[in-house]
Amino acid sequence: MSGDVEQVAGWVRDARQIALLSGAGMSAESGVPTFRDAQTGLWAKFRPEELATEDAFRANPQMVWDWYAVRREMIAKVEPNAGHLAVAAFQRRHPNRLTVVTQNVDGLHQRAGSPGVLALHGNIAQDKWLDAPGDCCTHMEPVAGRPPRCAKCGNMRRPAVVWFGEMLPARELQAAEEAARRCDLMLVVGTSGAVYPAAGLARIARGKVVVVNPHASELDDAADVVLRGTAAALLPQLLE
Ligand code: BV8
Repeated sequence: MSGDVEQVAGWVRDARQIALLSGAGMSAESGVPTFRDAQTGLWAKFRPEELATEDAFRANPQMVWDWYAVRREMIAKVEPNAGHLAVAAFQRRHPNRLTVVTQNVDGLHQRAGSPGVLALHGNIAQDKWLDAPGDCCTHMEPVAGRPPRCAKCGNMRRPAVVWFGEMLPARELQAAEEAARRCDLMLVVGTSGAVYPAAGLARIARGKVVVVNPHASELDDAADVVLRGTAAALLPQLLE
């Protein structure tokens, strides 16, 4: 175990409250492509503005719906990795000492058994109505390859994720800010730190901040220690 990893493992042992902020890199070793890793990132083929926005969905519902369908199918086939499992095991051994705040919409922390996950950007496996549902929106007319819609008023279903320009769920964001402000230690795992307000949590953390990332990130400057390694390799060592 390297000196820095040993030091952070000690901080974990001593911390009363830990907040873990995860991003797409947390799920990379499960086989879920990240957004911004150049050679594999989802955005490498698409730009967020083109797809992860309400305007894009209204302008081209089929393209956006298809993009999410491909991602849903891929995520349904993967499993939580050793990083997710180490977090959930730690939470079982030490109830109410570690809060998971995730930007990920893949549900892998939840499937690994982590309780009380604060999912800031929603869940890709769920849908919701695009417009406020009327009394007529009780049944959906499936249309091959297109978003299901209400047969009466045409209201479409959309992925229940937070798109760019949309507010984050207030309860989860408030709880995440509280977790950041009360923690003795924040582990920032697998995020480029490019997206706000989630990335801002690493800058309001009361305690020590540790970045776990094999590459440089926009949150390195906020860290007391940067561990250049992957989630699945390092978290089992840190959360023994
Ligand atoms: C809002 C859901 C307010 C959908 C997503 C200028 C400055 C600051 C902010 C803004 C700005 N202009 C606009 C904004 C606001 C905007 C924003 O932050 N834009 C950015 C691009 C500049 N934010 C918003 O719009 C948010 N809403 O601000 O509302 C508002 C105010 C008034 C009125 C209305 C609204 C909403 C943001 C949420 C967007 N939705 N996802 C979907 O998934 O399709 S964001 C998307 O990016 C994902 O959720 C993802 O999690 C998130 C962040 O990316 P990362 O998770 O960090 O992933 P990334 O690929 O970037 O990085 C992966 C990292 O892992 C890398 O560093 C890599 O090195 C590392 N890694 C790789 N392998 C491993 C690893 N690490 C560990 N182990 C490994 N094995």
